[in-house]
Amino acid sequence: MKTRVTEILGTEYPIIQGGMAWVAEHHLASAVSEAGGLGLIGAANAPAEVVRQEIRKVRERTEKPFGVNIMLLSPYAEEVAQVVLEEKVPVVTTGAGNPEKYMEAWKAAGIKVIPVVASVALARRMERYGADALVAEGCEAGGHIGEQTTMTLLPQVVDSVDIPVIGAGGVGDGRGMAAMFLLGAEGVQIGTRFVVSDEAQVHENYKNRIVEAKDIDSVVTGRSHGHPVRTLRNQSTREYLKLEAEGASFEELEKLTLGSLRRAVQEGNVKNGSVMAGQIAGMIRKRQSCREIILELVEETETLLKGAEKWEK
Ligand code: TUI
Repeated sequence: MKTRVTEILGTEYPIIQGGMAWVAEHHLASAVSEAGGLGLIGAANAPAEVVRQEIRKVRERTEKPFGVNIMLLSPYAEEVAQVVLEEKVPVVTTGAGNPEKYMEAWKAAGIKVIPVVASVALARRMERYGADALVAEGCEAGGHIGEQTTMTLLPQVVDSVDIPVIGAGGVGDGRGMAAMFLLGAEGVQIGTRFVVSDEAQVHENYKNRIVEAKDIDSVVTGRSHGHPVRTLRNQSTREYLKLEAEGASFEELEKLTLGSLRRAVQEGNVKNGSVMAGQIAGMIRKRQSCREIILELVEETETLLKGAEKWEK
């Protein structure tokens, strides 16, 4: 399990936890890092000082490497970009945008920079700007997504850059992780499976909704306005998709989703809230600790990859 990704991150295993809004806070991040993966704080739309406190709380719980995911659509992205410098965070991942204006300063401070990309064009650009690695995230992932599947995106990104690539979107067990490696990844990012981990501070209703999800329960809203978001279907997605089909404006639809993720994650309102999860939700059945998840993933992947040859194009 030693790859260029474990080398760059300084972790035992090439597994990183997704920077999920409202979910990826210090309890989860420190548990993943303690178990040998890379835990991430998801800055999402949080104010910079909240993120700073989360960083400090991770440090109280673990001496292992961890990271912060900066959601670039956040009104606080600029300030959070500064906080990670001040707090000397070891790893930064970014999502939902292009982080190039921050990269020089992060690199100069010795931060490992790993942008999440959903296209080859952005992957190439990020390599030119000095990214240490990339996360290639396909549309099987939960939350804000791009257009391509992981199966098609990942090998195309791998072929386009020399830096290591981490596969994301649709990985729920060792079969998925082994598949990512066969497609050329040197690590995986996992979100949904960690949402149901014991350490995730997520309402039981939300965890149960994932554990009970069927394969066809995953839907994408917001395609009509170029903001596709993957969640589990409920009353709220039915209303949203109906309005969307009727040609509702972006502003009208936005009103419907305001605060909806927090409502689901913290209050457990999984009927009217936004239950972001990847397509793999239908396969997730077990409640486990982060350590159990990581050790099981590694064992399954090693078994499957035994004897597999590294293929050079
Ligand atoms: O960012 C994510 N997933 C997220 S962010 C989020 S919070 C949110 N909620 C509702 C609406 C918007 C945000 C929930 N889930 N994943 C990483 C990711 N990045 N997926 C896709 C992209 C992406 C897409 C286009 C990255 C860059 C990009 O192009 C930017 C450019 O300028 O070329």
